[in-house]
Amino acid sequence: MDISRTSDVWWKNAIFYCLDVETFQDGNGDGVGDFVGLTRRLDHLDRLGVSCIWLMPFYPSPNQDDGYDITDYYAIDPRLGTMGEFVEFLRAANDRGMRVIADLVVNHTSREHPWFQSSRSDPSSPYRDWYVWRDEKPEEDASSLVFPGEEESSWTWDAKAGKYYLHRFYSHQPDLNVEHGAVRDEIRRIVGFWLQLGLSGFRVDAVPFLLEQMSTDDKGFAPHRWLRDLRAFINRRSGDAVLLGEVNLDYPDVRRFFGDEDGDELHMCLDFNLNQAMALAIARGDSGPLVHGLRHMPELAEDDGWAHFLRNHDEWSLDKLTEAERQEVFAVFGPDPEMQLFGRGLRRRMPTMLGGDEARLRMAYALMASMPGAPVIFYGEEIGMAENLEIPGRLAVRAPMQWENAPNGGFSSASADQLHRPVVSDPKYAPAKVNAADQQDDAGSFFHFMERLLRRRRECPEISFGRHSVLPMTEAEVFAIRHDWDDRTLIAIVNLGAEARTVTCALPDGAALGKPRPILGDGEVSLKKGQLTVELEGYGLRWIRFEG
Ligand code: TEU
Repeated sequence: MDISRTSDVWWKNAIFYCLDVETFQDGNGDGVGDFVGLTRRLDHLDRLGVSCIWLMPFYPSPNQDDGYDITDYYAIDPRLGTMGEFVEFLRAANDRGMRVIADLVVNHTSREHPWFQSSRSDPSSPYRDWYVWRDEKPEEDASSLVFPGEEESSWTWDAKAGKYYLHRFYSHQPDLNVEHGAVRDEIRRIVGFWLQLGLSGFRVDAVPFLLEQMSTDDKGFAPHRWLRDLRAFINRRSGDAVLLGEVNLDYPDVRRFFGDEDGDELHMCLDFNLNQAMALAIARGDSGPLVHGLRHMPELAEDDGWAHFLRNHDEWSLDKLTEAERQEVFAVFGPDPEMQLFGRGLRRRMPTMLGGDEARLRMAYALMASMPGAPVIFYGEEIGMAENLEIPGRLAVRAPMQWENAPNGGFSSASADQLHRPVVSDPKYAPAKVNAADQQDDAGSFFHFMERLLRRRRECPEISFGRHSVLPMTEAEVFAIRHDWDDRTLIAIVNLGAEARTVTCALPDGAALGKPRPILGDGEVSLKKGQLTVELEGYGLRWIRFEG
């Protein structure tokens, strides 16, 4: 085992933390989070054991899609701060040993971006071909719509241009035309700019749409060659920068975005397949979907890895499940139509979906952190924050962070009606009940559990660098996975069911593995004659380490 590899290929064993500057901490009392506020809260992330912060879009934007609609790729939204404050934040994060990556949203711009305005206004504009224009509205399949019910088509008529333009997302987000060389040059310039300022890479938004080839006349643009070139470019500029892709496709298709066996395109992908298997497994209290999911997980090249998450900033998309499975998860986690979105997902956070059962919540996060890859935490998850269904659509899970039992949860000193977005008001989950300060002072809190979990996870690089195998169990409710990396072995066992039980699994090489050392969870553990016996409470979890 070469432990130095864990720093060279840092992303594989990172603890990622996704946050939106706008909803994290307001530093100047205007009701909007900002970089000054975020910088003051860095100790919280450091304490949690975060090693890489993922910033959601912070660029100037009319904010019609929470900043995923950008009007300037080289600046900071003035509501969030200045470039100087951004750099100060970056230095303060780096000083605490945390890297920073940012959302790279270049599938589309805002309709208000000067490039689009120029493109639509003037046929001879140098920006004309930066977007995808058609004289006639192309045929399309309704199932290809990303926002069914909100957008009727991916093509919208622009009277000024006298043409239709492509927008995979909202009509205010025209797609850039990456088949045009000047657009690709600009993307390199954008990426190079932020790397120069000190970012450690990017979470690349909507990668399959970004690489989509629209032209019929092939002018030599090869999407995957371009992605490979982009990775080579960023690693020339910055040897250890990472591309973490959002590729919500089936496993074999995701692997193509890693660059198949060469593994020279995206360094990491968010694992939507296993994420949805976790949804079904937790809803059912049955390990079957996880065993099935892991069996189909493709092998990756050495330096590439998966990023696992439970909930993210979007709806909990269940688009990979069958209709019957999806309805099953809806029935358990979000039976009310207002909890659902686009017919495919849930706009809730974990604690409410699990009925406020903290043992089950701990189990869910331990399960996620046991999967081969790196964990990604969405802000507020570490304190068991809930959603606010009064906030429309996907934004329900993006309420202000709850710091203390204080007005606005300590997020802002502005009056409540001035806040960018309302704080969670359900008395069971409001800041008076759920906040970071109280939990930091309480050794038995959920925050302390998450801190222990993430620190243990970081100490176990075998989870991301090793080989994994699912351990067969007689009880369907129990999931067990083993990770081996040279002289290290870790076994993670999770009880998805509410009943306590004592389980046994065969470990034929047990004697050679050495003494079992439980490092997470409670209950007796013993290893006798090649049999590992573990006591589990209802929703109990155990991580057991062997060191040669
Ligand atoms: O989301 C992309 C997105 O919505 C799809 O990948 C979707 O998950 C899939 O088609 C259906 O399951 C990203 C951001 O995460 C989101 O917040 C933005 O609104 C969107 O891109 C547009 O930039």
